[in-house]
Amino acid sequence: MILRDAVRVLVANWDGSYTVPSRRLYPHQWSWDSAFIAIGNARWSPRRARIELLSLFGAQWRDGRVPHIVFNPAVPEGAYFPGPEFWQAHAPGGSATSGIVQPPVHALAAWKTHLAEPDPAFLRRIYPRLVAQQEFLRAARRSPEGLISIVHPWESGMDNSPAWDLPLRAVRRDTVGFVRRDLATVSAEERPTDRDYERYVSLARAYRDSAYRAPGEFQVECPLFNAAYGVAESTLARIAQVCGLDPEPHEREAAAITEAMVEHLFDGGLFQARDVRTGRLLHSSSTAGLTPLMLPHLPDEVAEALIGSTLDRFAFKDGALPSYSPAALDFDPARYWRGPSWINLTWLVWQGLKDRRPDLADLVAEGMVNSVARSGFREYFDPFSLHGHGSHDFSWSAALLLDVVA
Ligand code: 2M8
Repeated sequence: MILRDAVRVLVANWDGSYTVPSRRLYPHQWSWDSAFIAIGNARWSPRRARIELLSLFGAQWRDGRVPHIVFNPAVPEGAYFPGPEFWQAHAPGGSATSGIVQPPVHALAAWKTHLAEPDPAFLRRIYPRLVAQQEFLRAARRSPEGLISIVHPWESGMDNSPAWDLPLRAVRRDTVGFVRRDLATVSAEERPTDRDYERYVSLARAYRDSAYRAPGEFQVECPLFNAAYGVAESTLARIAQVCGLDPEPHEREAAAITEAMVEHLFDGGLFQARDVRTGRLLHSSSTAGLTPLMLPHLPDEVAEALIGSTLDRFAFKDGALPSYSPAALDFDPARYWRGPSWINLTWLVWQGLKDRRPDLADLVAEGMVNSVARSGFREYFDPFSLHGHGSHDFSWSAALLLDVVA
């Protein structure tokens, strides 16, 4: 029943060559949403999963970046803010896009799609694009420590995570008027604040005005983003092998980023973000700090410390895995990325636990299934009551549930 409903959500949100995250709140194509959606679609229609990924990479820029939004020209400008008029950016094929990126979870999605229905031709087609995506990050975003940085909280996918509070405070607030569209669909108590938005807009505007080249007042190394980058390299090694290419450079890069993360971001049993502008760690209790569990080269003692954190700080045994530790003062069970449970973040941690601690992985999976059984395919959930928040019929909640239950 739940599986049939998940497919129904994905079918309803399909726009011909990709899937919108949700009809009303996010009526365009989002980058990492499409990767998660492909992972779910691979379970019932690998063909649709391949189309989803290829359509996203159809909007890849010449410099290799995969924009975080590809706009549907048929959707009125006012339906989402900031829309194409704000970003003023186009992919070589002509699609209007944003100019920032999101965590590169796409190689993993391509690989899982291939595992569901082996298709070397698809892998050969997408491999150079996935490599270019990683090359952009190395060329434009790599620090001397060997880590990849993001230049906007939206690039983390965890927009208003408390981990960004400190560096965001240093960002000038935009006073040029703009109208938020999100509040027409969901309650203001569940979303980032107006102050957050003023800073998001200011950062995006400055980056745009540098032709999407110069990082502005926000530059941080996020553990989730770097873990995704490392997993992408390990996955590219497998893809290269199927394509008859050399996997070695990818293996080396995966090992190097893992080492750099352990050296520079691992502190107090959890991976933390680092502010590139100050060189300081941004201590927080974000669940992003657990996602490096996915890295195949992670040393065992580090993995064990993280697994300890999973239980001790995140208390997920009583419900669903929260996005932020309930033990922390800045935890909020209902506001967006400041505490609620998200299916995609939980899925990433689940991936990291599956081989290392299947018993814990099962508990985490149970939390996902129970959330959906209690509240439907909502965007996010109170981690204790499992009450649903944000949009309804949310695509990645449906897609990843399909993957977990399959
Ligand atoms: C949320 O982010 C967008 C901006 O990209 C927004 O709030 O308008 C985040 O949850 C992000 O991770 C997600 O990709 C996007 C679409 O689901 O929504």
